[in-house]
Amino acid sequence: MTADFFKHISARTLLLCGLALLGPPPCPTAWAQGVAEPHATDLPPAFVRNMVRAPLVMPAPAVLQTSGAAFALPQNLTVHWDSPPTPLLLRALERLRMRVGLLAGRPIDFTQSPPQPGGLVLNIRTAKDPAFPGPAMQEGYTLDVAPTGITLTAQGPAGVLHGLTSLSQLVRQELDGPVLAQAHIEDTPRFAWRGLMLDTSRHFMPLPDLLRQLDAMEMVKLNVLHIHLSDGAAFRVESKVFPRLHTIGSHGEYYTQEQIRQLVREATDRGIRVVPEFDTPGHSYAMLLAYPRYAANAPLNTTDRAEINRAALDPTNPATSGFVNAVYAEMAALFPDPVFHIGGDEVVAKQWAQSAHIAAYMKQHHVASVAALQADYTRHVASALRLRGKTVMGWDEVQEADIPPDTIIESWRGPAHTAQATAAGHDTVISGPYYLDRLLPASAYYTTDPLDMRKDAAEARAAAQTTGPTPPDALPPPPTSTDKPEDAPLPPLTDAQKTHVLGAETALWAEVVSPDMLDGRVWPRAAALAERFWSAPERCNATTLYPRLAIMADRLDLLGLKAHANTQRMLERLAPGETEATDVLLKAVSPVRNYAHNHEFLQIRHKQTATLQQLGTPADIASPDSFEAETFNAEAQAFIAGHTELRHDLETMLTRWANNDSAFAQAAAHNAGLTPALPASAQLARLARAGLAALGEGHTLNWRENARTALADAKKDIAASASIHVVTNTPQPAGDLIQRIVPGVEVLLDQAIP
Ligand code: TNX
Repeated sequence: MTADFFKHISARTLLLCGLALLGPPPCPTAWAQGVAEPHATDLPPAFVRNMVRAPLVMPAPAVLQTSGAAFALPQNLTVHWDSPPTPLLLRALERLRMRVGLLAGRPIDFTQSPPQPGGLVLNIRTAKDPAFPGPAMQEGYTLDVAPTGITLTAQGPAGVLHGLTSLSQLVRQELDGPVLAQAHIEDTPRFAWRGLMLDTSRHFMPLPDLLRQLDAMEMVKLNVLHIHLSDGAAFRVESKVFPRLHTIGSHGEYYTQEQIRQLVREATDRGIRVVPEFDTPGHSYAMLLAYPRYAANAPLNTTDRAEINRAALDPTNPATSGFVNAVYAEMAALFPDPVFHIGGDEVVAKQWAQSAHIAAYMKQHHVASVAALQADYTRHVASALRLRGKTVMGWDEVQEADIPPDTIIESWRGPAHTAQATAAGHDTVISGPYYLDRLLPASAYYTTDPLDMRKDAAEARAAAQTTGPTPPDALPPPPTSTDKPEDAPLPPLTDAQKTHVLGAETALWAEVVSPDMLDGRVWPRAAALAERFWSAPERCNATTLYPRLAIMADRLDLLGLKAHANTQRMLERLAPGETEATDVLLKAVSPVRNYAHNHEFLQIRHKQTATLQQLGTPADIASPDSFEAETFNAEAQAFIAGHTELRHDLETMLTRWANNDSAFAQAAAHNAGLTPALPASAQLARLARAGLAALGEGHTLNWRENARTALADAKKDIAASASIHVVTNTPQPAGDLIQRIVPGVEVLLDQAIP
């Protein structure tokens, strides 16, 4: 397995490491001392990539001082604890031992006995922290690594876990064996809430798939797993009180209570809180399939798939809150974290307004609006949960009326909702810009700060980044007079408002994510966001992001993720025994963005019959990030800036893409699943030929005109999924695939000698 890993690391990493040969390393001392790295935009990428030199600790620590020196990793390490370690900390140490072994490529022994002469000692000092693991846990640590010994000093168990993770990231392979980088680290997170939300309702994610995510989360210091366990599509937890919830509501795929306990145990071991979400009063079709008597509209419409997202509980039935309170009580008891998420998003007003008895109830009880009715409901379930020691969390719709002040708001519909929640004194978690299911590239999310008050900033950045040579921090377009009021630019949060921002959360809704796709859809993009949520903005370096992410992706797979393995498996299913050309193609393209590949979403928007979408197509295998295209684009920039020695590299890449089309067409001839990607393959070849022609290779009579047309076509396809708004009204390219080498080809063409 390890050998296999090195085989796959090489292709990608070699490209990136090739760049390390260019030019002198810029400004090593400033960087080594933890000073902000020079702003990227005024340096050509090739030089900037040189900055990604060992050690790579991600997220970037508050202070990382290193001379760059390293020493041979010893065969064994004597671990000395200042105070007796808890079993949890001993298990953390065992994970460190295994990870170091994998990263080093050979086992390492940890002993408690006195050090041998010349042996290395790891001293661990930590205070007790009664708040661990919870919202107020102390996560800071300092770490000193030198040939004379290693010292980790932590504020509590969370700090020990983070310090051990950073220590593992100081291990690297060198030609004559594994080494440990010397370093001094002082570190503490910017935000206390650094979450990952996974939707297990739309597609069930078996427990082993979730456990892998916990390991990866620990490796990048994410500390909240928000798990969406109930939605219209399914209710995913065994219920002993209301067994129909899992027998009928899960379609047979659910977590047993014992599995939930295991998940929570494994998360706790890694300093990760588990915040469960059971979405009501909307998004409750699965619960209502099991218990139809609580439905706002009976009988439930089971013929129209669109109803899965619409059906709502009847909040006016006195039995409903009794039922919900009992479900929540049973579920809340499974999760030790004080926070319990009740959903509350997207209650379709018609569900209530069009029901005669609900309308009559509202009139009789002077309930002015559907939002007010929802607020009554929220207050009800919140007070029952509060009696059980829980703090309630809800999506930002729950604040549309008067709700308890201690309700935590999860802002997803834009900064206006963050402003509203924090102004009202609600603790708030920001997830709106970080929806991984929009399939935007890592850099678009990464360059959007949680406190950025521009609406759809990540979407706008992605739109700008993929179509041409734009600065890495492209801004959304200025507002126009036709914009809706909520689109108007907002003032920054006040200091008082900022104290209510607990942190941020990245989310993966799973309408079009099968378990096989999970690792690749979450990672490595979530690693970029882990840094955005942990590190101060001036420690977040967008220009070195991709080379760093490439290394992180390899590390995470080595340590247990299956992003690469599962992608290979999906490729095998599409083209058994002949995956190579498909692999080349799909590594250079991305799926269309902003829900354009969520066909059901589009059908519902167009009021068509919603049908079940088959996954496993080329667009499901392609990644929102193309490391190969990023490398090509960066090298093309560097080439035109004077790095003429890159010509050979560029030609090699372009030739491979140009020649891949016939191999792909051959594979598609007997693997029908590939046919949707034929146009994308032809388009990649056209772009590659345009690039080669711009470099002076294979000129034909009309090469310049052909090249411009190829670029324009590819850009038009990209623009078709520039925003959710555009997606709704624009046909998408064949196979739902877009090209990622457009910026590189364009700079080459712009500079080509006439
Ligand atoms: C909105 S985000 C939802 C989810 C969907 C997502 C993507 C939120 C609170 N609700 O139920 O999965 O859009 O379609």
